[in-house]
Parts: sequence; C-alpha cells; structure tokens
Amino acid sequence: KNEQQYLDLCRYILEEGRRKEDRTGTGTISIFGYQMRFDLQEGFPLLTTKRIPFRLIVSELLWFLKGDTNLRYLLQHNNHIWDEWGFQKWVESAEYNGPDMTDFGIRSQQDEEFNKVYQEQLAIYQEKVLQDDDFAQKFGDLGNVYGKQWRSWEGADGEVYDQIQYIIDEIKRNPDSRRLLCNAWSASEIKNQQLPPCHYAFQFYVANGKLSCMFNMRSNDVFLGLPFNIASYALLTHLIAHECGLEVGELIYTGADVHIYSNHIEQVEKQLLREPRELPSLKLNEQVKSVFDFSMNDIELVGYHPHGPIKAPVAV
Ligand code: DHF
Ligand code: TMP
Repeated sequence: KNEQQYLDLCRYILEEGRRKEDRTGTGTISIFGYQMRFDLQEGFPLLTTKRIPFRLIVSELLWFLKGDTNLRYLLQHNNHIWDEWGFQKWVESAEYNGPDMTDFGIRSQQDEEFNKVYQEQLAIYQEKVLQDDDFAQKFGDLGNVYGKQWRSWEGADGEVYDQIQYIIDEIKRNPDSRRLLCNAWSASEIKNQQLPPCHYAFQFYVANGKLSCMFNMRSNDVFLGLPFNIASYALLTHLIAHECGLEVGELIYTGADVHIYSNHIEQVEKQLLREPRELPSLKLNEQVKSVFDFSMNDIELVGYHPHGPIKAPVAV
C-alpha cells in the first residue's frame, strides 16, 4: 500500500539512522539512499496519517510551472512555506536596519521574547513583498530556484531552454524517449539560490499508455518536506499525463540524505500510531488542456479524510 511505504521509511530511519549534525544546527538522524514506488492508479498519494494542506502543494507547483521565483505569488495565495528563505535574504542585506535577526530560525524556537520580535519583522517583510514592487523585486525573489531552472534554463551557449515544454513536446512526439528529463541542479547557479534545489532532477517514462515519473532528492526532511514532495510530483505527473492524453502510472522516489530532524521525532512517533485511511483521488478540470493554463480552481481533491494535523518547526 502506498502510504505504508512512507511509514516504513520513518520506522527504518528511527531504527537504523545515524545521528548527524547539519547546516541548520538542529541535528538529524539520517540514512543515505532509499527508494519508494507509488502506484498512482491506487489513488492520489497525499498522506492521511496527518492532514496536509493540499492547496499549498497546488500553489507551489503552479508557481514552479509559471517559472516564477518570487515569494509574492505564494503570499498572494496565502502560502507561507518559503517565507523564511526570502526573509533571510532581506535581513542579511545592507538595507535591513531592524533588530538583529542572526540565526532567526533556531533562536525563534528557543527564545520566546526573540520569537515575538521575529514574528513582527516577518509580518513587516510579508507586507512589503505584497505591496511594494521594488522591494518585492529585490528581496522577495529567492534567486534562480526551481521555476527559473525548469522554464528558463540558461545554457552555456547563452540560449534559454524550457525544460518542461521540451518534455511535453517529446512525450507527444516520441514517447519512448529516454531523455524526458528536467534538471534543476546547475553548478554555476548555487551561489544565486537562497536554497540549492533539494529535488534536483526528474524524468518521465511512457509505457502501455501510462506516464510514470521518477524524482531525485539530494536531501530530504522526511516529516515536513517529503509528504509535500511526493504529492507535488504526483500532481505534476497527473497534469502532464492529462495534457498528453495518457493515464498515470507509477511515481518513483529516490532519496539520498534522507533524514528526520531531532525536533520532529515525537511527532513522527505520534504519526506512526495512526492507521492509514483510504487515499483521495484527483479531479482536473477537463476544459483545461495545457499544464501552463491550470489555476487553483481547476485542481480538486476528492475524498480526503485524513487524521488531524501534526505541527513541527521547520529548520532554516
Ligand atoms: N527546509 C527544511 N528544513 N525542510 C523542508 O522540508 C523544507 N522545505 C521547503 C523549503 N525549505 C525546507 C519547501 N517546502 C513546509 C512544507 C514544505 C516546505 C516548507 C515548509 C511546512 O512547514 N509544512 C507544514 C505546514 C505549513 C503551513 O501550514 O503553512 C506542515 O505541517 O506540513
Ligand atoms: P540542505 O540544503 O542543507 O540540504 O537543507 C535543505 C533542507 O530542506 C533539508 O532538510 C531537506 C529539506 N527540503 C525538503 O525535504 N524538501 C524540499 O522540497 C525542500 C526545498 C527542502
């Protein structure tokens, strides 16, 4: 069963994972190298053992597909999953002259007083990204992240490449191609990215009228990130299959440094006590053909009856 694999992965990391320090100073238990296969015909792979806000997955994916890299679009859709990485750019800039925000991620979790000041500053930042065009352009942009690499990859030849359009055209023209691949990892771009891509490449495969997708993650936060990542690539596979007149096949996950943060362990243990429920299914507006024309209302989840949400702090 689809969701059981996620729970098995959690159990496996808790049992076999090694303690490992990390960039954020939080600490993790980690394994290296893991694969899971989700049959998309069995249902849409959104976790039911905790509630996942599906609209956040939809607006993030539409943001990628627009080729957008600016937080403004996400904030307009009430999506705050990337706020900290934009805020970081702002408080590290020469133009920021508010209270000291060094290590705001860790400090906001440990220091109640600081957290108040941080929340105030974050609210000011969000408001400015939404209202002030110049500010948004300078400090709302996360750099050359996913949207830029997917839709406007800059080649060594100076040309700009739309990797998603290429994939769609190739699937229609030559479905047996072994080059249906999108790569977000670019050595020369890392310095221009607030966070270098975690899901850095994905590839499609067509057989028996079904579209399958494999996606690769160099680093994966199993409790917070992974449920989003699975659902996001499942949705992308559905959208592309829809445009190309194919059924959906399998979604294959390949993770490298797959970890549970030390401040997520209680949450994971709580989740592991829950029984998975029936998976929801996805309904796409039949009127829309191109993957680039979908909006929030064209994508609907049916029959999602999850257990309650489980909160956890994100490591910045
Ligand atoms: N950094 C880290 N340390 N882990 C991540 O998973 C991560 N993911 C990023 C950017 N940087 C990251 C982008 N994706 C959440 C989920 C996905 C995501 C970022 C954050 C998250 O906090 N999810 C909460 C709900 C958030 C909300 O409702 O606004 C959750 O409980 O699933
Ligand atoms: P890193 O750049 O030091 O690997 O930190 C990135 C963290 O964010 C790491 O815990 C993985 C996590 N992450 C996900 O799990 N999924 C995502 O989609 C993103 C953007 C990040």
